[in-house]
Formats: sequence, structure tokens, C-alpha cells
Amino acid sequence: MFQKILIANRGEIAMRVIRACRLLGIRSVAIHSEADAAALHVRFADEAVCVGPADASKSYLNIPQIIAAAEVTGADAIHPGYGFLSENAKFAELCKKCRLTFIGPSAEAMRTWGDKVSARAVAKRFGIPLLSGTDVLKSAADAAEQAERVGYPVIMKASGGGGGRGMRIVRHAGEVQRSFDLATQEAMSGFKNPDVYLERYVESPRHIEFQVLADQHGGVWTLGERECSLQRRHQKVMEESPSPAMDNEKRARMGEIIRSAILETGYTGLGTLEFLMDERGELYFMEMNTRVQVEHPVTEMVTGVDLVAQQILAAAGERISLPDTRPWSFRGHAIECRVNAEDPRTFAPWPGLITEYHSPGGVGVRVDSGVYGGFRVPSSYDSLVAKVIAHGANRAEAIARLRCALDEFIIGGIRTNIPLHQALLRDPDVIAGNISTHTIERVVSQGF
Ligand code: MV4
Repeated sequence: MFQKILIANRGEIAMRVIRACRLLGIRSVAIHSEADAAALHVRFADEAVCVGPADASKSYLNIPQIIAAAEVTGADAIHPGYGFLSENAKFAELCKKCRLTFIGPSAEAMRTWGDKVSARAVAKRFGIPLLSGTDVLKSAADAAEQAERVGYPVIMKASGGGGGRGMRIVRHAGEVQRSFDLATQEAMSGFKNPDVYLERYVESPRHIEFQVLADQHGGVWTLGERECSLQRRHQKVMEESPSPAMDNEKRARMGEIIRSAILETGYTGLGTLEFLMDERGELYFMEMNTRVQVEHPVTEMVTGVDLVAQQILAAAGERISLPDTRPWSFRGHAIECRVNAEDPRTFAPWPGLITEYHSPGGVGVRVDSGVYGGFRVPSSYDSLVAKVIAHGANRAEAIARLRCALDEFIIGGIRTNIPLHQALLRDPDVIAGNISTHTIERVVSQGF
């Protein structure tokens, strides 16, 4: 078992990992930038090392400094959290060379699943449903021919992209040449990989993702799904589990397909397979995230599994044992609100000093926070300051508890998007579970 883990991250997820370390009796090392010297994760970890200036490329992404910090503190593993270095296969490889365990899948698995054309090929081999689409496009002429076969509209995506970056909708044959050239250029400059592919475009999809956990002894668990359709510009705002659009039959069928794919590819650790659901309710695989996700708590609430603790145990080579995790054993409903330091109407970041802070409580309420009263939210990083998660016996109870929790949450001195969350939870369509990727836009335009 690990004696000491270095956490290569900041904010609420660094706090979440420190909590799991404490629970497991593992010492923790925080790293931080000069802008984060007074951050909560620095105060809560057993040790802390400053790795560079505010600019993330010189601190939280500074690989030599981070490896050196692990060596001087005698850490035996590195937890990357999400974002930053969490999906960097080169970093995972370097950790291994330095005899540090990277808490995540192997570098090879990160490459296989991180490249979207390669992930599509794996999904196809194991019978995970895919939209009609292509391999890497060889030329604009190839793209035109394939688009005819798939049928317009199609969407061109960068193989090295992800999370909505590097995508281009193509509605007519006349747009193919220009789209192919631009997509290829953007893929090259954005992801250092010019490869693009295309697939059928779904106009109004839901985003539904499945959580998996695998140990190094052939144990694989699928822990249900999360509904993440409430997003703005590919930034998720509110997530829930289970999805109002799923049932146990579907859940068990998808879970079994995913379980066998994960088992047979030898994938280990936590992972999330992201799907689109089309207007007819069919699910199609999009991409896999090979890390812990921001929205993991909603899965923890309905399954009762401590995902981060299990992720650490799996990386240490422990045999995982969980109670019954078949869909019929999941309990109730959980919803998460991402509380951001931003203007609730314009979405402009709103960093600054938090002058007053009171976090909510109550039955079924959980707050994962990275801030405190007196902390100055830096402008250099993403604007997430806390997550409020409510669990209930059913969706209506989760919503009721979440509303109360949001009303209690006092964050003074900065603007936050709490009013947007309150408006969303008053919206009849949100209350009915009729949500799509256009819901936030509509609620904002209606004013609140
Ligand atoms: C799509 C799509 C429509 N058709 N693929 C955005 C995130 C990335 N992982 C996949 N994304 C999309 N892929 C096809 N074939 C629409 C989106 C999309 C989207 C998906 C889920 C939630 C919000 C979205 C917002 C814009 C576009």
C-alpha cells in the first residue's frame, strides 16, 4: 500500500483526494503555485511544496518540478485529479520511469482511449454501439465520399480532440473541402495531430456517461450513468444520477457491454465512457475519459461507493471488493450543482476575495469545496469553487433538498452562478427531467 501520495492538482479535487488519503491512512503532499500559497489544499495536506508561479504551465503543469517534489518528499504515488496532467500519457510514463505510481490507467490505455479514432475502433471490436462514421479521413475527396454514405448532416472531429474541442458540423457537400481543410489545420495546431474523422450529426442529443472501475485482478464494476446534458459551451453546469432517460433494463444491458470491453482491453482504474443519446433514445459511444471526473459525487451518492478511495486501492494493486453494485441495488437520486466564481448572467469569471462564507447542510446534502472565507479566488485557474450535491429517495426529493441547500449557501465578496442554479431548479422542464443541451440558454434568455 502507498505510504504517501502527492496530489498534482488544486481546489476541490485536491481536497477530495486528501480526504480519501486520510481515510486510508496515507500521508498527503500538496503542490501549489505562488498564487495558491494560502489555498485550502495546502493547509489540509500533511506537507506542501511550491512548484512555480501562478501560470499553470509553470506550476501545475510543470512536470520536472512535480516529479522533483515527489522525490524530495518521498511520495510513492501521484494523483493527478482532473484536468492538468490527468490525461497526459507522457507524464504517466515518466512517473513510472521515476518509480512513482501514476494513479490512473497505464500510459498505453490512456493512448488507446485518448485517441478518438482508436477508441472508436476498440468500441467497435467489443460491440459498444457507435454512430455511423469513419476512420481517419485521407483527403477532402475521401471526406465527401464518406459523408454521402453516412448522410448529411455530419460532424467532423479531431481524433486528438475531446470534450467538444475540435468539432465542425458539415451540412452540405459544398462545405466539405473547406471544413476538411480547417478541421485538419485546427487539429494540427490544437492537438499536434492532423487526423480528423466524421460521423452522423445528432441535432439535439443528451449527454449520458457511464462510470467504470477496474482493479488489476480482473474485477470490473460498472456503476451506472450520469446525465450531463445541462451544459454551456461544453462546460457542465448541473449533473445527476441516474439519468431520467434511462431504465434498469437499458442500464444493465449497457453495463454488461462496457464491463466486458473494459475487462478484455485490460483497462484498470476509474474511467468514464461518454455517450450521446439521440431523439429516439439510442445510445452511441463518443469518447472515454481516463480519470476521475468533476461529477463523480452523484455516482458515489447513489451507489454508496467511495470512488476516489477505490481508485487509489486499484492503483496500489489491491483486490477491490464492493457490495452488490447491480443497477437494482442503486439507491435514490443525486444531483450536483457546480458553483463557479462567475457572473450568473454573462458567465464572465469573477475571481476575488471571499469576504463571507457559509456552507449548507441538512439530510442528504454534501458540499465539496476548495475555498473558505478570507480566501482570494485566483484568476489564473478555472472558476469552480465548490460543488453542492443533494441525494434523495427520488428525483423530486433530491431537487427539494438541493433548493434548500442553495438557499443556505452564503458566498460573499464575489459573484457566483448560484442564482442560475436556483433558476434552473424552478424551471418546469428541468423539474420534469426534460433537459437538453439548449436548456441553459433558454433559462438565461428568459431572465431570472
Ligand atoms: C456530437 C454531437 C452531435 N452529433 N457528435 C460535444 C462533446 C463531445 N464529447 C461530443 N459533443 C457532441 N458530439 C455527433 N455525432 C453533439 C455534441 C455536442 C454536445 C454533446 C453533449 C452535450 C452538449 C453538447 C453541446 C454541443 C455539441
